[in-house]
Amino acid sequence: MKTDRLPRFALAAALLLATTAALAADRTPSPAGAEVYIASPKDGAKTKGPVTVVFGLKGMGIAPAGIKFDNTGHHHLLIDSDPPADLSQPLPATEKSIHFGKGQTETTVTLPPGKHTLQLVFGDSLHVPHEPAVISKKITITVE
Ligand SMILES: [Cu+2]
Repeated sequence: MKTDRLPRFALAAALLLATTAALAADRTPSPAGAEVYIASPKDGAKTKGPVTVVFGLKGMGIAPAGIKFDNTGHHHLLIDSDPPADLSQPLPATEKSIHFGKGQTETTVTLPPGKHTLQLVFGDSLHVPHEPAVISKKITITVE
């Protein structure tokens, strides 16, 4: 019995690894050195009124959602939230996870007074983060 149980466990583990690898392989690859960043506002900025957020991108290009083209994608702005733990799924579309599927490179958001975080996640034609994911630094701003 004992000799039979170990191989079964090993087989199950091998299958699990293979499945995980297959899922990861389904994500659109991003080129080495690809980077998204928030060009404006600056981390720690204090602002009044609507905030214009300018998206920066290096090493990749912009394509509208639904258009599949190598090394491209579109921006997603996360407000006061973290990137999803599961990056194999399309990013949610909520008021705190905004898609820019037309290929926009900036937006203006109205935020209540106080501290807020902003972060960009680049997504492929199907709104799924690339592999490896191209995610900006999270910045904090204060709206007065
Ligand atoms: Cu999207």
